[in-house]
Amino acid sequence: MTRSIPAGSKALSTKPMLAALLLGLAVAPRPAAAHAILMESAPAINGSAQGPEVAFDLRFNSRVDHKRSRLTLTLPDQSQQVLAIDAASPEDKLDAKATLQPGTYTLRWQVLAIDGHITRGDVPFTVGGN
Ligand SMILES: [Cu+2]
Repeated sequence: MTRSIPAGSKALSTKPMLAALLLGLAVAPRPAAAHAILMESAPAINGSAQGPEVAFDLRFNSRVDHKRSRLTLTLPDQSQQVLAIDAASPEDKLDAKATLQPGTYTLRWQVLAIDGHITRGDVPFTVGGN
C-alpha cells in the first residue's frame, strides 16, 4: 500500500511531530529513585565534628558519579575549598578528608546521579576544639 504525499507537505507535517517528540522527551517522567538525595552524612546537618582531622562521609539514595560530583567547603572566613573525593568511596557515597580549625563550616555537595541529573545541598556543621 502506497500513499502519495505532495512534495512540501511532508516537511510541514514532520515539524509538528518533531516538536511534539522533543516536548514529550523533555517532560517525560523519570524514575523518581534516580535522583541523588542525601540520606545520611557525617558530619550531620547542623552537627559537629572533632578537629583537626575531619572525615566526611555522605551517603545517597543512589549511585553517584564520583568524578563529576563535587564537595566544596566554605570555611569560617567564607573562603572556599574544594575537597578531593576519595576514589575508593562506595558507589552511593562521597568520602573526603580535611584538616579543620575550630569554627563554623558549610559543606556544599553537588552530585551527578546515574540518570544524568544534578542535585545539590548544604551541610552546615561546626568543628570543636582540642
Ligand atoms: Cu533524576
